[in-house]
Amino acid sequence: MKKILVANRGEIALRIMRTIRRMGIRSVAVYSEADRNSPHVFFADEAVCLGPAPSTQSYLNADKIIAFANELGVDGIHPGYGFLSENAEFAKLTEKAGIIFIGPGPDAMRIMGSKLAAKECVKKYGIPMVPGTDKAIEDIDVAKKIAAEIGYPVLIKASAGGGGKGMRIVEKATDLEEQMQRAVSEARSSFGDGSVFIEKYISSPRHIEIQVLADNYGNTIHLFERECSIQRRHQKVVEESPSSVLTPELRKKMGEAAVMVATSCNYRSTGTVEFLLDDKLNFYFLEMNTRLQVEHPVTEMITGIDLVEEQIKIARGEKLGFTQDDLSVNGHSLELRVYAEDPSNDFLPSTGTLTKYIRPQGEGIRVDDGYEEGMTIPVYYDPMIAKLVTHGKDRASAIQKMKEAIRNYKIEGVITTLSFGLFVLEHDAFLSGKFDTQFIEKHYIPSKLAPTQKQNAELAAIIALKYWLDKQKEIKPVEATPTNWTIRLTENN
Ligand code: MV4
Repeated sequence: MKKILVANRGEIALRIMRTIRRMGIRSVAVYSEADRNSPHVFFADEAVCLGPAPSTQSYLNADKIIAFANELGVDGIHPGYGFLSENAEFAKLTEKAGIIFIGPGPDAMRIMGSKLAAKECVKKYGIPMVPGTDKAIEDIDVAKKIAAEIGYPVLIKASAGGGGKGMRIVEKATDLEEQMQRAVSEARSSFGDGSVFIEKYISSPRHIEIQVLADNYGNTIHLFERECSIQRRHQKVVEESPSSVLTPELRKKMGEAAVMVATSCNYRSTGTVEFLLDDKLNFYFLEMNTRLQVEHPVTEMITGIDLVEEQIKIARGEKLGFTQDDLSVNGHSLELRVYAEDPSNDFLPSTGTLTKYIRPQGEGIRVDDGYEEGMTIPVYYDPMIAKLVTHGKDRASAIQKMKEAIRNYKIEGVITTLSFGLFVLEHDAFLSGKFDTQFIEKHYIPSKLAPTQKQNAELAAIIALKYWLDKQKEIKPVEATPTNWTIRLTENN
């Protein structure tokens, strides 16, 4: 491969292009009108404008992206995450145009894009799954019977859903019919597919995912876990590797299960197998994400492997250069996602210009971002500004580095979730490792946030004003000094 087009924007486009350059390959950026002056555009060897800011007219325009790729003699397309990354049709169109799609094959993407097809596919491998149905439920009486068997509460899930979309918890039998109808119509309108299924609802689970890597020659390995339980409304906030709760035995078992999931669909490239872990450390396969994930850096930090480099090597037909036994967990890594959102105001997006933007630096600190000082955060896309990643010899040292890095990250002009990150990192539940996906609901009180720079500045202004007003009261009015002047009052005044 001599030239790769990166069909994405922001931090991930930049991060992918850095590896492309290091491998001696040329890079092509695509951008929307809103991203004209973005770092990923300047970094690339070539760049083409896709169109107006809305994603549907730019980063989601598959035909236009492939047409540009052809025109510029591109031989590989990397989709990043989001946008077209899990679109099997796009992968197919890319390959049809004679360009390599840097990711899994369209068939694996299609199977894993449907939760029911995924369950069906992995069934014969004996992967543990949450008790429930593995077929779409069409009949309410069948649904009632199954729900009664597995026991309430149950969860209705949309087969085409993902990342928590289209899920409904049902507490008791009398609610089932209504919730089923709602779930089906919601699934139909959101995903164009009304198939739903039922699972036992696991309360307060942990979210543990396993990174896998597979070449075209049947070599499939795992790169251990990422603990992603600290999330807010299905948006991850803090990720880490390794997880505090996995024993070496459980890590091995879950890793082997993840490899089997990948094998079941003939997977190639990087992928992530998601599991739920209950309070008794039982794990259940949930779904597989067929892309490079946002939080992939923590895995890179503890394994020393560049996942994008591996994706490119696999895409150009190379065999994996290492085996499972060559891999081990080295130290501990944390990632904090920094969003342009106001954590003291229900995480409302905070738009504006980065009037000050200074990154933390130091050994074991990595910042993956796609902005520079003076840039405006566009409202059209995800509000993530950066991923702050640390690596230390153990968990305590990775946490210490993260706290330091947060304090040395100077962002002004927009409100960010940095203060919220500090709240999480200082919380006893996080420090002890005893937390689950309900961490934020259970522990977060906005008033406990350390004040931001802006709040401190406002406070300082109020104190100064009070000081000035008090001083004014102390100043005695000057006594009238007698003069010889006479004020002549004329009739006119
Ligand atoms: C569940 C569950 C409890 N029981 N399935 C949410 C995202 C999607 N990938 C699956 N999800 C869940 N599935 C059963 N049977 C709880 C969740 C869940 C969750 C999972 C991972 C991370 C955060 C979560 C937050 C709420 C619910």
